[in-house]
Amino acid sequence: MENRNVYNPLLFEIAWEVANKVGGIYTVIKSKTPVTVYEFGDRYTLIGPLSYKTALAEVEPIEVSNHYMKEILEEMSSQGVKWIHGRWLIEGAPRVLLFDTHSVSDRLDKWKADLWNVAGIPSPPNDNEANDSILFGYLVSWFLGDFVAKERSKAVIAHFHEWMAACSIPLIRKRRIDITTIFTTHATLLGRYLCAGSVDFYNNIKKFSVEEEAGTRGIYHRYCIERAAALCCDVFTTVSQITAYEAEYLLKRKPDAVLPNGLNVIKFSAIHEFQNIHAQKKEKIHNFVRGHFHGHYDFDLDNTLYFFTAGRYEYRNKGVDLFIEALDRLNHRLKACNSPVTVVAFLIMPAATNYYTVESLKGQAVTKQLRETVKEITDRVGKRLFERAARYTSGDIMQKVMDPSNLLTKDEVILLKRRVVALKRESLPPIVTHNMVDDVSDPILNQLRRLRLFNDRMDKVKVIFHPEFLNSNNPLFGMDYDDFVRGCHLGVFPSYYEPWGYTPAECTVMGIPSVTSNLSGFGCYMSENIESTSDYGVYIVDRRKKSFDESTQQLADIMLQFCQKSRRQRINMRNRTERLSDILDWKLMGMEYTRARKLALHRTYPECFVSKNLDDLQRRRVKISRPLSASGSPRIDSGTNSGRSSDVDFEEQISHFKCRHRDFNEENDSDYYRDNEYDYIDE
Ligand code: G6P
Ligand code: 1S3
Repeated sequence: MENRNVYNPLLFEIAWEVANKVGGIYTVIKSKTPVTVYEFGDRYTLIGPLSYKTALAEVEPIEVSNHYMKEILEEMSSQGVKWIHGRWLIEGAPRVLLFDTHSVSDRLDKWKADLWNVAGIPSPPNDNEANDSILFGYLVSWFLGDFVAKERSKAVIAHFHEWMAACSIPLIRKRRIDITTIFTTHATLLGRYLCAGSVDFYNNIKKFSVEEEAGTRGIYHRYCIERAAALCCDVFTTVSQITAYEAEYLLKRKPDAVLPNGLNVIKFSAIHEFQNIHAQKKEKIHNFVRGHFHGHYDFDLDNTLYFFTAGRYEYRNKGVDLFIEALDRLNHRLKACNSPVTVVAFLIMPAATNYYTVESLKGQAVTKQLRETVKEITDRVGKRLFERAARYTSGDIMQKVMDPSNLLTKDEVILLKRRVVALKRESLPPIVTHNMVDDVSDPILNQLRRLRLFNDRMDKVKVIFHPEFLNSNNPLFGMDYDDFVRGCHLGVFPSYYEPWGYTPAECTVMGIPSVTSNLSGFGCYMSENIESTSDYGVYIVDRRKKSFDESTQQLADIMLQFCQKSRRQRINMRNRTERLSDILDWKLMGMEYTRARKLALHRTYPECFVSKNLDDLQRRRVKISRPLSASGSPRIDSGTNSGRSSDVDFEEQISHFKCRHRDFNEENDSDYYRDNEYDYIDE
């Protein structure tokens, strides 16, 4: 390794979801950008695959200013590699370099053979995703290898996310490229597959024959890439303690650190502002509900609560099975106690569909027509009333000005009748908004059918499965996902497999209470750091030590208690939930990334540091958004004042929390991880 400047390193962050939304990693990279740009400025470049469809919308091409990069990219172009260099049009406007893997597909066989020769990683012919990841891996290692051969003065960090972007790591190791590498896995391939089946995953995690399990599931080659990346990187990290535990057994390396996912928190200057937004967005959801339940809509919207779940359609992993089962129990219990409350539960998970059902669209159309007709008529009635009142001189004021039987004209009466009749229908309001391609075997629909949750008039719990993500062009809701979340009352995400889980975290920063599980990275993180999470509107269902039936009962209890809250209690809870957003902000979470980078530099270039002490490095050079001091109290203790702490107390608790991100030094960097071992799981 050369003698490089480790105090001003260059950073490349490599992910499949750079300017290319597939799932949660896009959110990680995009929302983290402002703090990374703050720390690295133009020394930061993101590298991803070039998808022309999204890149054109998300990236503004710019000249390559770094002359080494320019030379290398020109050379790559001359060899047929296509790429785009530009600014990603998001907050922070980072530089991105996107490689077109298709432009080098003629080299696939050659590179696959090389991968087998140098790393013993096989690659069957028909897995397009794996083929893409190999092409991308070879392009990235080509680029980075040439780059550090030219840029010899500064240390270079390459931070890879997830197996699809990580094929370069074993190549970098084999070619002894002078660079330090970090690999963050956001899930393990095998963990996701095993959990989706009917395996008792966490109780058997130490016993799986990993190669065999991967082989049985046809993912051995992908598993090899993931495992090689984990074993060959300088610093191996995951997004949560629970995934660290999983990685240790499935990928056979204990992660060096946990880098939890943050969010780019937007704070309103006045607390009532987000409460007002809740009321406005709820009104939009009311409009949808009026349309959807037309003809059967006889429940009081003022006493209606909106629950929802959302995410990738992984029925068991995301705990949808548990949610529906618990909704059924809630339905029975609300009926039994003759509750005035109606719950409308939304399930927002993309599945294969053939557009919206005619019935869903018609429901919205007829209520929209009714709304417009009523508005027109009331405008006219208003004018008429005004005229009559203004002209009144003498006689019976009731008869001359306000006789109700004279307020509507005959035509208006007929029009209004027609609109009202159009609302009538014989069938029950649908439980799904789209025509499902696989209606017969869809797991959500089948469970709703089995439990007979059919939106019957008597049901206190109504359900709506919307098998597509929301956006503002949506003809039913006409709102973005974030706006929808703000209008709801409770997000429910009782996952069985969830390395982090952005959905409840997003609820928290928007001040919406949510349910998560103790098998989700987010749930574990919150319970590690907050004494009584439910007081803050973060409910945690035990899916680790309880049976499916017991967890269902716990979730049904949580939802029932939530239904019994008064409006005032809900408002208070939203305020408390929103106050937790500080601890999920990248300004704080980003510190773990900074620490991982320091560790990587220390491991690869120990001789280049003036001092061995990592604390020293942090104080001198690393530009971080908020200075964090050494060791402090790790817990936000709501104690006996649970939920009643004053703003001042709370601020104090938050600042204590921030102190927990203690600095560390070379000698105890491994202690750091040992201190954070998964005691919660092993106990
Ligand atoms: C916000 C608004 C209030 C409204 C309340 C409804 O707090 O500022 O004006 O009454 O939301 O809360 P709810 O939980 O019933 O939707
Ligand atoms: C993964 O995406 P997923 O929903 O497939 O990565 C996300 C970002 O780290 C994480 O939040 C989620 O739990 C993982 O499962």
